[in-house]
Amino acid sequence: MNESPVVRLEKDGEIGVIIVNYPPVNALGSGVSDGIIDALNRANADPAIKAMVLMGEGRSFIAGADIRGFGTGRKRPPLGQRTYDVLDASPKPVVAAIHGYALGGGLENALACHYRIAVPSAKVGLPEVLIGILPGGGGTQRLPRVVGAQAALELITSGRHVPAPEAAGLGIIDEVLPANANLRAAAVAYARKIADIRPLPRVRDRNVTAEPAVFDAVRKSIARKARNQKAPYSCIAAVEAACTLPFDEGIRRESELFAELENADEAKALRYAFFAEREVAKLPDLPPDIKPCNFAAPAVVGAGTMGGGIAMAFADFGYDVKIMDAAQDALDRGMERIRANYATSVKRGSLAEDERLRRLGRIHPVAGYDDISDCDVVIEAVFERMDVKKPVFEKLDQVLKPDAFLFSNTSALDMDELAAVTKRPERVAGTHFFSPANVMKLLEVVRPSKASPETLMTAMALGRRIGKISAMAGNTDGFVANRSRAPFNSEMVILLEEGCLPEQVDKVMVDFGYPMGPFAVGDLAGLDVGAEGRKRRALANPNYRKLPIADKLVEMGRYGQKTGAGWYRYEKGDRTPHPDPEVAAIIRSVAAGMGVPQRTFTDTEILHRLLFSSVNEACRILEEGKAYRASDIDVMWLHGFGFPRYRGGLMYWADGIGVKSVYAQIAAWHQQYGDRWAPSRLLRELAETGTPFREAKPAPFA
Ligand code: 3H9
Repeated sequence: MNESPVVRLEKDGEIGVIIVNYPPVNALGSGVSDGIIDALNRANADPAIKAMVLMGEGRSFIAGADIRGFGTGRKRPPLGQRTYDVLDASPKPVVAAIHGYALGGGLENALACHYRIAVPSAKVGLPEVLIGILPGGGGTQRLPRVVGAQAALELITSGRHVPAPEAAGLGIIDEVLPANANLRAAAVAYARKIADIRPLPRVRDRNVTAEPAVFDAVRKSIARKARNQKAPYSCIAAVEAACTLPFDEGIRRESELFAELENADEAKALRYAFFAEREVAKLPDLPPDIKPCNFAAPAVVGAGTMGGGIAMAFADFGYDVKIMDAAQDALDRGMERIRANYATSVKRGSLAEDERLRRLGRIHPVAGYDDISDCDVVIEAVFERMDVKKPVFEKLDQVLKPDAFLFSNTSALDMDELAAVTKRPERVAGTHFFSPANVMKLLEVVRPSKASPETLMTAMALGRRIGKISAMAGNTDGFVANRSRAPFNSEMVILLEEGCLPEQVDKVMVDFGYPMGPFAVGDLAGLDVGAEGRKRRALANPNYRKLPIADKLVEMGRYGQKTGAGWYRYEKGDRTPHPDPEVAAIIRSVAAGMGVPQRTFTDTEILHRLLFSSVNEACRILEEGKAYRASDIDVMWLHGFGFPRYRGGLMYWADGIGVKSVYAQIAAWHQQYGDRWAPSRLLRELAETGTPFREAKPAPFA
């Protein structure tokens, strides 16, 4: 038999080295598993080989099963003949030598090896739950036998990546090599050392038990986060099987549970989200050879809530960052807020004290433009008004080196107008963070017409370097995320005019899967924030649909949590929203003044009113070439607005309903409510041709 093109067996004296080479991440696709089995069989049959090493070429050990193969009716070998069966039945010992990532099936195979060694930078984990499945290659049976039920439950239900030193502490890794070690040479030496040890240590031969209460406690602890999902609970059931059944029966149970999940809607949506998040990094119309510039000295201008959050985002990822505010008291308040935020994280246990000090030490407050003149990338985060931002941009343009990048955190203003006040429009772009900027994962990169490809690539890369998911947006009012969300924001208030209450709408959206209802989120963000944008849009557009109820609340000083009252009322020192009869009375009175007939709503109607309005706007955005792909909009909704990930994203979810049904409903609401529901051209075309939203071909990026 010819050697597999993706797995080869080399000999290093009496050690057989099995090398997986299936770029980019050595996923277990296209013959990799068969190749490993074949190499193992050949090594076991070769009397000159005493022990084997299993390792990956390129950047990783093995990143798991090939996710593209799921849901395609792929054939798996029967139980007992899978790679991990062959590995742990091997009469000669096998050492897994791990670098990069050993995830999912990668770690499962490593656990079926007799020994595991790793470089210190390696990471291991069973992240299957994040794509709606469970570790189906024996991971739910082997990991608990290595680390105990409690730790296995934590790792498998969170899917987190565990650094090699921690994995060694848990017993997953037998030896972490020194940082400068040559992995192959060290693995071969290790294999020589253990070659003659018998019996072979096999994880399947170990035992694990746990009290039923352990599983109940985990089910309880994940209840809120795992709402509407099945995979996390199946993971728990599989680990429970490891603790109650003999190994082979546990494997059968794992297999049954896996089969229930692989083709379920939850797994399909999560797989879609996984690939959408990778696709969003691609800018198909930019020259492929352009590389982002490195930056070493970032600065943030404006020490308000957003500026402070952006500075924290840099510091959290190891960057020394300057934060500048021309007003000393604003700078002091900003630093105070940053200190308080970090202190809260320490109090909650999510940040260690020494790490708090390190991060804080990286944030350098400065009060003058000259203090940031040596910075190579500056993010402006001053008050959201053109007349405030323009002079700041002019000044920055004067003091910064000519090749420094100038980015704005505006959430809606015209980036071309802002770039035009500088002499370097080709080095200007929008970097729109979402609040809180150190927490929310989305970075919307806004593309003004003169921005150079290098500038855009650098802005995208900047986001990734500070842990964000960067997504490109066209320069249109509200850009892509907020523009697609705006009709939802209007519709939720218009529903109140017709007879809904905030708590009713919030309940529907929380039941759908949002962590908080949109009215409660409004109270958190501050209702005065949206009011400013509404005023600006009403001035610019006489047909702008006003929201008198929202305006009334702001007029009354009900700004949300910060004033103790908004859409809800709040007890002093408590953030729990309480439905407020005063708000109900305001709603009734404004609605009566407007002469809107009152009626009742089903949950489905509320959900569709909010989300369909945004689907229609998203189609308009694509039709105008302001986004590359419908899936980019999904990524923005997942990471900017807390859309439930297991529903894929706005457009993916709408595809589940069907483009024709969505169109028919929007057309009906157009008849009933008038222009704000006019179907977009793209929506109509998609409905006529039966093309799913996610296959929509947008206009060239404009
Ligand atoms: C599993 O193992 C099930 C088992 O229990 C057995 C059941 C039977 N498959 O993310 P990147 C592609 S489930 C296919 O940009 P990074 C990715 O699409 C699996 N493709 O790199 C991208 O392609 P492109 C459990 C994959 O360095 C390219 O590789 N494992 C897979 O930022 C680079 O990816 C996981 O869930 C895959 N498994 O991050 C791990 N992985 O260039 C999933 C990656 O065409 N993977 N690709 O856009 C990851 O978390 C990250 O990719 C990783 C690297 C951390 C490994």
